[in-house]
Amino acid sequence: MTTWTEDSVATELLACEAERRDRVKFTDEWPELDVATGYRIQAETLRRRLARGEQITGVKLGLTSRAKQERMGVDTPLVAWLTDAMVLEEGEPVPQHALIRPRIEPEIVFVMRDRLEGPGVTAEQALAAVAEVRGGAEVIDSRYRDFRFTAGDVLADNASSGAYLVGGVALDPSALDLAAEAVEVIVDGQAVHTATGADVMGHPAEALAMAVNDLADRGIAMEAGWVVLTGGMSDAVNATPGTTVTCRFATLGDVVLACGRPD
Ligand code: OOG
Ligand code: MG
Repeated sequence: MTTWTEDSVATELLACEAERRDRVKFTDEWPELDVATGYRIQAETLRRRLARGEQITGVKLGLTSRAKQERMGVDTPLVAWLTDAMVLEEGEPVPQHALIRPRIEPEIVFVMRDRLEGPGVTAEQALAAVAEVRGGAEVIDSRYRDFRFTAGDVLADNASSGAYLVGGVALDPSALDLAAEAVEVIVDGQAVHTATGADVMGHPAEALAMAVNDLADRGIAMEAGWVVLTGGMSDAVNATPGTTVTCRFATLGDVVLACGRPD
């Protein structure tokens, strides 16, 4: 049996990402890879992303809705990193050439105006630090075959980060009822999933506060200007080449992703 270390898992995960190669989860061979270990490996992969020139653009939350927790079989909310290498511009297709098995999910996105540092931050305080809210679509991808993992595995894998697109409509958080904000996930004209902001921990600001407090456990502040993806509101859909996926938000508008060509 291979003897894994935090360092060798970080190396293997970044190699899988670069080579578009999936693998079985590490906990099959290293059951000690728990949540705390997963966060340390995630921090190491972030250090390596930054060392190769990427810049942090913000934070992504995962498994903040029951739909996502049930689908993935993991009920621990996750915090992970977004970098500029993951940004998609409107009109850009899903980068199939760089991803293994991309899936798309609708997310409510915050852009921070103020720096915030936990612990003890409430949803109300968190929302007061937000500059704007937008609709978004995350393209998740997993370095684990068929997205099969435990909480420790997926945290190490930067919570299945792939790419993300932020919609063009920006509102002050006071301008809409975020819990009631509905979204439809539409694949080639067919509605596949529906959800509302309340599906994200009751209110997306609760997820934001959780992220701030969780980062504080590791001595990290939420910085002004950071983008926060608050987590898939519904289950994801496959980014099947040739299809178009639209996340249609009631107030925040359409976020459209063409799924590109096979290669
Ligand atoms: C884990 C990542 C979850 C979300 O929004 O829930 C995530 C996964 O589903 O592979 O990004
Ligand atoms: Mg997500």
